Amino acid sequence: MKRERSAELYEKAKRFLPGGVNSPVRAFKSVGGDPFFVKEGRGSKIYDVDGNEYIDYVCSWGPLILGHAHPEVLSFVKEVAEKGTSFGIPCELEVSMAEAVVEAVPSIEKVRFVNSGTEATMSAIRLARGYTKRNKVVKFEGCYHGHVDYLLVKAGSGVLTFGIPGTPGVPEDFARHTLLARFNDLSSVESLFEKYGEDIACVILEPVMGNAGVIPPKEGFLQGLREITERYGALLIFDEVITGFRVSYGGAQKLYQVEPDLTCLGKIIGGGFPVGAYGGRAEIMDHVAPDGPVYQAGTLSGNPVAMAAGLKTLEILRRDNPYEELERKRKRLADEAKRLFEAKGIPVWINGVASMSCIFFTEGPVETYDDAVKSDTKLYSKFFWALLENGVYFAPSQFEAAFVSVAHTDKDIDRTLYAIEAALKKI
Ligand code: HOZ
Repeated sequence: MKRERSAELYEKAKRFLPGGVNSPVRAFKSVGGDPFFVKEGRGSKIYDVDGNEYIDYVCSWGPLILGHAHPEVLSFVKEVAEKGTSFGIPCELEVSMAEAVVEAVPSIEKVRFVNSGTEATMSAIRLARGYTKRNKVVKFEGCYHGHVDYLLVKAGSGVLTFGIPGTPGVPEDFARHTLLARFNDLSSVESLFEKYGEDIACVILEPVMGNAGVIPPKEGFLQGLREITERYGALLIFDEVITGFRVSYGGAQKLYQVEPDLTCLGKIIGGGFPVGAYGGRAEIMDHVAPDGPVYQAGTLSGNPVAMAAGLKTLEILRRDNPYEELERKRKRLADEAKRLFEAKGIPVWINGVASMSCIFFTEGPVETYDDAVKSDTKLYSKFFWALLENGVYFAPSQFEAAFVSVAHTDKDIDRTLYAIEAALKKI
């Protein structure tokens, strides 16, 4: 495949943007090559500036559950944008969107919209600290909650991909109140509470880990966290930026029947536009300004364009209820891919929940961050490039999720399986 125009653009981009990109994982560094530049996306496909077509399993890192450029979403966005894109004054769409979120997500009674997942987690933790009047935050190895200073400790996503232990620019003092636990290991959480219980404001986690590959919670893990946090008067925060409206319409809390105190959302609720949100019981959310003293604000928060895209996306998901079909497609791809790897004698472990999955290049099982990092990332890189040459785009990192969207057809999955078969001949 030729990617000459992409190469030219990348050279130019590096003159003006750090690393030539606006987010590190886009630079393809961990798979050892240069990124392609996308020109457009339609349904399950993206097209680069050199005219190459790829079946896209990254889906903008999760938001595009309906696929690229969904006509109904686009038409509503256009209709709304023509009347103005941002006012900084309340608008009706914010209320409709809040109502849709509250109706869908079991634990949310009130919600505040922000502009990214990072803002959502940062604000939820501020609220948890303000509400409990405590300082410490428990996070899990491999969970990624955006680039909030004190949450970058042993995080997933790009931090894990690039092997960055924390990050320069975050004073040690800022991370002083961050306590690390092991995902799927309740005893690691118990010991932290035994030691610091009086000062732990909250436990935050991705209920299904989606930034160290995909790692589902073991049976009883989320329930155990609910019990421990309640016992010590700390808040439980689910970062459902990836899982919200992805693993079920009501998110992971609906799927696993565990209600957190606060929930962070992003990605799908923006329908492809920059949005985040945090919400929970009214009694907690009423501590947010202007009702309460915990300050948090944003010029573009709840802007009509993003609200329109999110609202239409949720409306379509509610109307079409595609979740069973999404899971069927994800499973079919995983099961048949697994057979291809077995036939070739390459050990892989595939984790999946609903429409999100990850092929780990290790024997498995993968239940923790330590299991995930045993993966052969060099082999993953070879696999990635071989797939790309065959017109299939998986994430340019072992430690990210693959997403199936409503737009992916069985024909796409057939083509992906051919591409996997061809890739396996090369690696
Ligand atoms: N959470 C996304 C990766 N898992 C964010 C993508 C990015 O960092 O650009």
